[in-house]
Amino acid sequence: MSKKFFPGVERPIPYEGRESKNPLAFRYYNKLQRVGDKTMGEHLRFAVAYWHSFMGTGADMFGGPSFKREWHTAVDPMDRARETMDAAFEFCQKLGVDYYCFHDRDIAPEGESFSRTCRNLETMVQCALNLQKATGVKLLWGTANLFSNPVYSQGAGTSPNAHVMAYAAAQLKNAIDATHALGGENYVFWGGREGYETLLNTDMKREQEHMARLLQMAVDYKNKIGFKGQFLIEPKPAEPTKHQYDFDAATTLGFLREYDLLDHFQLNIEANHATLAGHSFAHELAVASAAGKLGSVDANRGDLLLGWDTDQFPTDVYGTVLAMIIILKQNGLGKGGLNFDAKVRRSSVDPSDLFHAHIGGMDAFAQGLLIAHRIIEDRVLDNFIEERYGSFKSGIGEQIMSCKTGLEDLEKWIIREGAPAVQSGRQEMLENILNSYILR
Ligand code: XLS
Ligand code: CA
Ligand code: CA
Repeated sequence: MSKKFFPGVERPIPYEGRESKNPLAFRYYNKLQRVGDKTMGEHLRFAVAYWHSFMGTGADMFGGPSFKREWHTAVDPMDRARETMDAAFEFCQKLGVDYYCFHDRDIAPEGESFSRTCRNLETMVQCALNLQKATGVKLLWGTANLFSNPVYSQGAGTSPNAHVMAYAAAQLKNAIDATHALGGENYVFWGGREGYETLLNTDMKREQEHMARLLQMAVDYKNKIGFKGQFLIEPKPAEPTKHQYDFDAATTLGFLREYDLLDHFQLNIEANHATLAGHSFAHELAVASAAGKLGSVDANRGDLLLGWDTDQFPTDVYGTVLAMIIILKQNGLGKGGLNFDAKVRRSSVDPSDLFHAHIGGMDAFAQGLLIAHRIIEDRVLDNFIEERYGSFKSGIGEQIMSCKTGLEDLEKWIIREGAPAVQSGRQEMLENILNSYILR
């Protein structure tokens, strides 16, 4: 195992328990520890995001790169891509994470022509295949970057220009091929610039029809090549465009239903996109899960004092507990996982900061898992919720829901029975119970 890029770090990061003072150890994440019927590793299926952790430079709107990554020093772009990939696999192995996720343009640079770009991607897929075999690290999902190249400035699948849509389709085909070749367990569609800035130049209905057509072509191609991974759509309300079509989970489910695509897609819910949409992370997970469509998670957080996509590592245990309750109740994420779509801050310039960031996120979710599991085992919330809706189990509630009554029957019933007594929702009591589990 190469010690080139992260020489100071042991492999893999050890679990040392909650009393440990070692900043490069897990205090809660103990991969092989059983929680219910699975190990922590099986429950959590963590992935490292290639773009933030290995392509990120620390640049923001007010300044250029602040990180000096050793894997970015080679002059030739393909040499740089190879070194970056070596760094990525070295990191995943040392961290002890089984999965990574990438965009096509993260792992391979664009060439001077489309065909050259495809060849670059094929070369890097071969390198990834070799490194996957050597390290055991696997691909959780691949995706196409259909938003950085200036041709996509007015959208890819929703571009007003058919030539651009065709270009996006050709790129998409190659990204699906790459994911398929690497045994990717999922393929993600995030809308990028699939939205609009002004209605003065936009036919919104038409753009959504175009998007549906692109997705249908992707489904057809998936079936044709026998790709067994799961297709995921990742909602986001805005940024980079002002109005994005996949605004949130409910909007995306409505879109998929309208265009008869629902059977072919699950959702990838990102915490920071939930908060940008004015929802909580748990709300978005619950909407997707209730529809049987919660497929995977981008585990990060925003900053509620800033209005943009800060993509920070998740550290809020309250949030991870609520998320894990929903995930455990649907019996896990199946082929999906928890991808750290998160970046270290511009001032966290050392490669070791990548370890601290991931260790924190993994421990926050491990704690979330342990606490959520106890809450579910003890049925403290389930019993309350069951009782809260108990009046629908028999009597008039049962009759209403089994379609035995109409409005007139209910009017007669109310005249006989009178007005209902109001029951407390006990929110504060339940919040105290939740805290009693978290603050143990
Ligand atoms: C951007 C998105 C993106 C997707 C993958 O905000 O989170 O990174 O997860 O294209
Ligand atoms: Ca994301
Ligand atoms: Ca984000």
